Amino acid sequence: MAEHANIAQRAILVGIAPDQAGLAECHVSLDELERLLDTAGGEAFARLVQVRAAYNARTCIGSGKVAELGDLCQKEDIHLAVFDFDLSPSQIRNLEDDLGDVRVIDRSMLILDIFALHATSGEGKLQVELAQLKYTAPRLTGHGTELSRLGGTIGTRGPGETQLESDRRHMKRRIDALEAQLEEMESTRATMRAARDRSGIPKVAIVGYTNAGKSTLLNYLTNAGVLSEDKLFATLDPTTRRLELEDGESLLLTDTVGFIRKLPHHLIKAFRSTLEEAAYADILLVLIDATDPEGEAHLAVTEQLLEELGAGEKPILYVFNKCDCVPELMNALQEREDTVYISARTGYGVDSLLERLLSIVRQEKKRVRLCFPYTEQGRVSAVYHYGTVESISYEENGVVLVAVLDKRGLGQFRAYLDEQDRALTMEDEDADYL
Ligand SMILES: Nc1nc2c(ncn2[C@@H]2O[C@H](COP(=O)(O)OP(=O)(O)OP(=O)(O)O)[C@@H](O)[C@H]2O)c(=O)[nH]1
Ligand SMILES: [Mg+2]
Repeated sequence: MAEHANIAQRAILVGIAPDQAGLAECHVSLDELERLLDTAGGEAFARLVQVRAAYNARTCIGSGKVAELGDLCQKEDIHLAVFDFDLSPSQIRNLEDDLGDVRVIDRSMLILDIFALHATSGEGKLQVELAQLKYTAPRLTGHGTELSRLGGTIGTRGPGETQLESDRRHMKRRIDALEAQLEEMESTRATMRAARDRSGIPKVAIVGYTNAGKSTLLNYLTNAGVLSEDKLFATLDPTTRRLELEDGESLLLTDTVGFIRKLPHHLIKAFRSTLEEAAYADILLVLIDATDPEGEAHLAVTEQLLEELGAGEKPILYVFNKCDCVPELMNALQEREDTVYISARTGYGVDSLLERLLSIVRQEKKRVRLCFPYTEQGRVSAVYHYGTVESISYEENGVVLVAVLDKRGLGQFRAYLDEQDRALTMEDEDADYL
């Protein structure tokens, strides 16, 4: 099989549409799979789509389609088939048995492969290895030796590879060790996060579909030098930079890993601590590629994932990016409070983006005086979780703090607010958080 190592990169893509009406969406998803394959260094030779009337548990696609796929692979000397949906270990085995000299991988394995290629930090690499062990390894039982000889082709890369040949017990031990190591790294991350929290600087996460231009925006604003390229999942490790705004206000901006439709659950789990950056932010910049006809669908995927990560309720600024390529948007009336049109490449619209951000920050935070009676001074330390304490004094009627609090903090400590501050906060529309 080793001689196939070079040509295995050409692949047939396989999709399933539930019915005729679902064909268009199936092709959109296959377009994306083609881009994923391209990012992994492969090339889509052809597509095979089954409009499925009934479910075939053994091979997912019907036996006629399997035969068609086998014939095509043989005729064109192709040795890789990428299925656009998750396959069970036994389905992969059955398909490989039927197809002969063709490796079968699914969308999840392809994404994992790209993650393996792009992981640069220690944590990223460990996360990939863990996900590979948990997902890929059981799917490769019986095919481990062939694969190890193929080595370095799509679906086989990454640190997990050597583990695939080890016995189950060894894998279990490795999984435990990885989980322990990752847990430790997560606690370091939590410590850093706590330090950022104490700084009281508002945290803004740049989130959105993969390739929307998140890293380009961070680079434009902060010269962060993060890799940005026309590939999916160029960024796996979050990068945080401080951005100084006018009036001495500053922000912590974090570039995050991109989202994609059908993001495998095990990957969400493995990359949870990375993905969760969004959940710790105070404000979300949701980037949308304005040139992509699928922009709206991407936005829906993004919002759903944000919800799953527990970040659905945060203040959001929608940022339509790449407007340099969509001249009609350049003149669009910026009617909506929560939407801006920019080009992270040319800087168009970035000023108004910053303006909007600043006004959200100001809405979010208020400087207040809190007074805790001595009987309740145990609560004082909790104030630090919600903002910056500027001064603290011990007075006759209790502990008095001057603090800049976010919305949650204002809600939390409303009972201790100075009379005047309470009246002020009541004035803003915001009975909802008070
Ligand atoms: N024309 C144009 N291209 C842009 C703009 N912003 C980003 N790009 C391009 O879009 C591609 C993706 O940009 P990235 O910044 O890597 O996107 P990302 O959202 O960080 O992507 P991932 O990290 O892969 O999720 C690159 O080729 C950028 O040069 C823009 O405003 N206009
Ligand atoms: Mg990026």
